[in-house]
Amino acid sequence: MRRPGISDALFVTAMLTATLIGVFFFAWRVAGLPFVVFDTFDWLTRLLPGRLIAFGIATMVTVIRLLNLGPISSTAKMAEQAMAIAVLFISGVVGGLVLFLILRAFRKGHGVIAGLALGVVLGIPTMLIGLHGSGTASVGRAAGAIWVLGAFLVWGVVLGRAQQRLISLEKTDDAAADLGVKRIDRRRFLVQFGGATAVITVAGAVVGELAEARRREAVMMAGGEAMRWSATHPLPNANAAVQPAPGTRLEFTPLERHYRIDINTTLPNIDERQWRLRIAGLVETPLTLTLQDLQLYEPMHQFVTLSCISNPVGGDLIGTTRWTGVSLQRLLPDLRLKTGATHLKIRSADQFFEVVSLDAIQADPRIMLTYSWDGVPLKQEHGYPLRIYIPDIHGMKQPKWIESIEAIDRWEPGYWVQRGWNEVAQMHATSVIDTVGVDMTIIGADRRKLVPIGGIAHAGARGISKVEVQVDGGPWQQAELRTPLSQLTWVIWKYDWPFQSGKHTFTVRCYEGNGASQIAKPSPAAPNGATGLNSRSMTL
Ligand SMILES: Nc1nc2c(c(=O)[nH]1)N[C@H]1C(S)=C(S)[C@@H](COP(=O)(O)O)O[C@H]1N2
Ligand SMILES: [Mo]
Repeated sequence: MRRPGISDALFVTAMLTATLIGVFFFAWRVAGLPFVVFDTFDWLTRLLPGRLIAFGIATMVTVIRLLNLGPISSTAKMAEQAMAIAVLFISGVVGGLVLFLILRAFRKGHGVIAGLALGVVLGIPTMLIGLHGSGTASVGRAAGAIWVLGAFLVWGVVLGRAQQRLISLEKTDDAAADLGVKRIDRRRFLVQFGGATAVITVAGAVVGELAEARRREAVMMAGGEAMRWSATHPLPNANAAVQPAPGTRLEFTPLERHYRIDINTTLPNIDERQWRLRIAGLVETPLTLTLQDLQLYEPMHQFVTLSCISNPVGGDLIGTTRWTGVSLQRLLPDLRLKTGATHLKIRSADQFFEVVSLDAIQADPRIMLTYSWDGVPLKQEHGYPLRIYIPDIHGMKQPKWIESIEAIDRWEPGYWVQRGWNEVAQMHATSVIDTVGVDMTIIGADRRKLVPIGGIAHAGARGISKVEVQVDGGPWQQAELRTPLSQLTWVIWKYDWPFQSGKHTFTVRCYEGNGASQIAKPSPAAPNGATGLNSRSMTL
């Protein structure tokens, strides 16, 4: 008697689990049912210790940069999504293999019951995680829960039956044994099963993806390029004397190129018609404001450079655009806070949150609730419909997708502060070499060949007073500074270096508005933000 092979069982289980994921994806994209693959992963990342997450982020950033895999933020998000799929897939396959071993050991033919039991074991916790808070669903909780549990039960039953079938196909019953026929039956079963599951999986993925593409297109039309502020206005420093060295990054980051960082595997679901900003806590009367209510206030426009505390020196988790919103200082009297209130706790649709002190708001009119970037409503990725802007500090303390503001009477650590990151998260001064324009040489006054070198320098809201470039450990040479878009943005610098052939190392450093020099000592991003000098070596 031949023992039914583990490899057949593995094949059947893997195919069916892929199908389950494909069907979940399809139902999410087409009907808004919870995509448990991401919900479960996001729930897991909330539970894991902050240290481990910081390590995970740092590793991901390092690998992406070492292998040159593209922009850090979108690549990291894809990697996260792949990990989420892997977690569910591996859980399903491991569960399925256990099921198979049990069925094979007992050979009693209770495949359906056992499969149902497996569906319950995996489905109930997944359903509970979804009930606790699904970031992906746009249907009600009950509908979501029934769908998730139902899908797992069907998966379990089909899996149990299929495995039972495999086992019985391998059973040679005494005299009637005809191994050849059995083997053909088995092969036919595997081919049919594999074909059917592959078709469903691929169809689910393709249709789901098409539905998503259509939705995105509709969103694009709404915030189309033509309607952007930058499409019809020159930048305020258009006439600045210093022009960027060719190859320097764009001074004004196009919306689709702005980095994006957030805690969930996917975007929160926000229904624009139902969205309200809720104001509660230590207030005379709780308020709900619509976006239109907020837009009745005098709008405030600020050119802002935002950066992520996980940005490595010279990394791309930094961007500049024009932010529009309402100053919180201006809004404050209308919130009618009680006298005991000292802080505002700002909560987001993805359960992210941060606390801002009233003192800070009273001292700084630039702190603002933002609803537009580059003159169009915030893109979904960037916090539609409302996010906050707080000058001088990293993105980790600036919630997107704001849903409520609660007035409280004490400070509290925010989402990332709770997980061990710096309490203040002030942006360090940083400078980056974007380009050494070896193909762009110019001829200087004394007929010498000059190589334009350039990049950015940024020190939060503190300004940049000086940038210097060093070549091969020689003297520090002062670079030219372009007038920035505002006091809150990066500054473009440029230095024309007298060409010399050979291998050279270029290093840049900057000074803050008050003359303090950039921290040269290298330190990693966690937990205070990266420091150190950016340099670039090349052979000319
Ligand atoms: N609701 C919410 N807001 C958030 C985050 C988040 O995960 N959830 N991430 C923060 C972090 S760490 C950064 S760096 C900025 C990034 O903003 P961006 O994605 O628009 O560039 O958003 C901040 N606001
Ligand atoms: Mo961040």
